Amino acid sequence: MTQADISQGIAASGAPACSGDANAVGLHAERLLNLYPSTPATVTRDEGLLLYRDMTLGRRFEDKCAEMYYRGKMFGFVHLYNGQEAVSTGVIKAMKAQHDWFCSTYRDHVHALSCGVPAREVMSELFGKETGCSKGRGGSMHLFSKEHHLLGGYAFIGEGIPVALGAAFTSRYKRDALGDASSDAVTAAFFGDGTCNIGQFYECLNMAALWKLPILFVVENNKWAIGMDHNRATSDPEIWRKAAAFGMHGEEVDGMDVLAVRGAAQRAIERARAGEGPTLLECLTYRFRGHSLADPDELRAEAEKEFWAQRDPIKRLAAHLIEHNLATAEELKVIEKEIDAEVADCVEFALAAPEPKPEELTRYIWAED
Ligand SMILES: Cc1ncc(C[n+]2csc(CCOP(=O)(O)OP(=O)(O)O)c2C)c(N)n1
Ligand SMILES: [Mg+2]
Repeated sequence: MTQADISQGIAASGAPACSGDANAVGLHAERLLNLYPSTPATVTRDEGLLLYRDMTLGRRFEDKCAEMYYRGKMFGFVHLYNGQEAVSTGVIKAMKAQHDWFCSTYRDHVHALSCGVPAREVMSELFGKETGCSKGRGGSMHLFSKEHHLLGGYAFIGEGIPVALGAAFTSRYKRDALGDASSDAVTAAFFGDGTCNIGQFYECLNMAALWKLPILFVVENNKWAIGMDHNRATSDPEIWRKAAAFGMHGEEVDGMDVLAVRGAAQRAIERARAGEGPTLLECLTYRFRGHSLADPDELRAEAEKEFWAQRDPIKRLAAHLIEHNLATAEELKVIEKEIDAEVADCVEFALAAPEPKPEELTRYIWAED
C-alpha cells in the first residue's frame, strides 16, 4: 500500500481530514484503517453511561495528575493513559469486579480506577500518602489492591505477565485439581507493544496455551515504546498473529472504540470461562501525551498525533450514545461535572492525608495478619 492509498483510506473512512503530511501518519494508522471489522458490543443505556463515566473518570483523573505533577505534588516517573481509555474500560468493565483478576504495568492509574479502586486511594498513592492503595509505599507505578483484585502495576516491563499467568493457573487449579466448581475467575494482563519483544511474553503464551488457562493477554499497541517505533522493533508488527504459533486465539481490534474492545473482550472471556483457554487481544491505540510526564513529546509527528486525536475514544462513545438515543448531550455533561467533583475531592483528600510514619518505613513488605 502506498502513502497515497493511506490518504485515500483516511478520507474513505469518513474521518475528518488530517492536516500535515500523510507520510507522517504511518503504518499504525494504516492498520487501523484496514482492520477486519469485528462485532462490537451492543449496550443498554445503563451500560453505555457506565462506560462513559469510567472513561471520563480516567481522562480527567490523568489530566489532574499532570497538573499535580507539575506543581511538585508527586515524585518519580508518572505515565499517563490519555487516549487509551477504551482499552481499560472495554476489557475491565466486561469482567466481573472483585471476582476476576487484573495485572497492569507502570501506566496503571486508569486500570486501577476501572477495577473500582476509589480515586481517593489512587491519588493518595501518587502523593505517597498512608491512605494510598499501596499505603504510600508504591507510588504511581506500583498500584495494588487486594480488595479490587488488582495484582499490581509493575515498573519492569512484562513483569506482570507471569503474575497474571499465576492467577489464571490458580483459578484452573482450584477448579480442576481441588474440585471447586465455582472457581471460574478470568485474568486480564495488560501490557504494551514494546513488551511483546521480551521473553516473558512468549513463555507465558506458551504455558497459557498448554494448560488452557483462563487469561486475556491484552496488548495496548500504542505504536511507541518510549521513542522506539513499533514497526522498527519487531519481526511482525501484527502482534495478534503471534498467537497462532501457540495454537491460541488471536484478534486485533480498534482500541479507540470501546464497544469494539468490549465485544472482543466478551468473546474472549466467554471462551476462557468455558475452559477453552487464552486469547491474545491486540488493541490498536495511541497515547495522547508523552511516554511519561518527564517526556516533552517532541519526537512524534504532529500529523500522526492529530490522526489519533481525531479518534478520541471518549468523543466517539459520546457520539454513539447520542446518535442511538441512549443519552443526551446534557446528560453526558452532568456526568462530566460529577466526575470533576470526584477528581477535585480526591485531590483535597490526598493533600490532607498523612504521610507514612518514618519508623514504619519497612512495614507492609510482608503481609500482615
Ligand atoms: C525489563 C525492562 N526493560 C526496560 C525497561 C525500560 N522501559 C520503560 S518503558 C519501556 C517501553 C515499553 O513500551 P510499551 O511496552 O510499548 O509500553 P507503553 O509505554 O507504550 O505503554 C521500556 C523499554 C523497563 N522498564 N523494564
Ligand atoms: Mg507502546
